[in-house]
Amino acid sequence: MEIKVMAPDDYVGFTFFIGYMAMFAASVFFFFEMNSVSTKWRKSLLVSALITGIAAVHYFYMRDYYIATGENPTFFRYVDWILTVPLMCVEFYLLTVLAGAKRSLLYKLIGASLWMLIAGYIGEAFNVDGSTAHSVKWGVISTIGYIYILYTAWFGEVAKLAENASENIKCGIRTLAWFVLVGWAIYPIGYMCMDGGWLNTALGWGSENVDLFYNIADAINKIGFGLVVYNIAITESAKKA
Ligand SMILES: *C/C=C(C)/C=C/C=C(C)/C=C/C1=C(C)CCCC1(C)C
Repeated sequence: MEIKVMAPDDYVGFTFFIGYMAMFAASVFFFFEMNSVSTKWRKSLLVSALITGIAAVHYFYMRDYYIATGENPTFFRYVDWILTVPLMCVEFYLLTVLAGAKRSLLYKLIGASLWMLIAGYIGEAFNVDGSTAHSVKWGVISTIGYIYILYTAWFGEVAKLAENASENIKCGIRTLAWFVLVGWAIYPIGYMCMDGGWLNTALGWGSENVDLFYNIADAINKIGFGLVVYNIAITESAKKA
């Protein structure tokens, strides 16, 4: 059996590698820092540790898959997201619940994120002949879910609830909304690099860049989200002391 090793100039492979280490380190950090915050903030830190922990396990596997096959690990990518994106909705909810959010908000956010991801998966996994029509159609359907989450975070229920929250939490919710606007917008760029995607056909960006963008975006969003929540938790816990 031939053993494949990562080529030193394989920049996509490198982002898988560094992504794995970063997710792993972040997960350990959030987990142990649960002891530094007051009881009501422990759950938020645990969710951050779970998000980065689940991602670390997937990255470990995806990196091997990518190096061995040279292909995008689309299936495992989406399994990762189906688990971690709803957990990011839980993070949002745990912050707004302090300002009186109802459980239905959580279900709406999770519903929209599943819509976005399932449509994205159909767009990527079933795009067998590199069809632009297929890629665009499912990309647009997916974007509807994304826009719903964006709207909720900036103008809808989340934004309205943030008004009643303490200054610190309000600012945290706003920062998370920025992550959804800027950080999450990196994913559609990666998506459009697939064979037949707009950036692939218009600018000739190869499909290996799908993973490059996804890896960069995951590190920013999963670790960044966790750090924002950590910051709020530490500040709020200090107040009560
Ligand atoms: C930790 C993983 C996260 C935060 C993943 C987020 C993924 C997205 C925001 C994906 C969005 C997509 C579109 C808006 C259109 C094209 C298809 C997707 C699924 C890449």
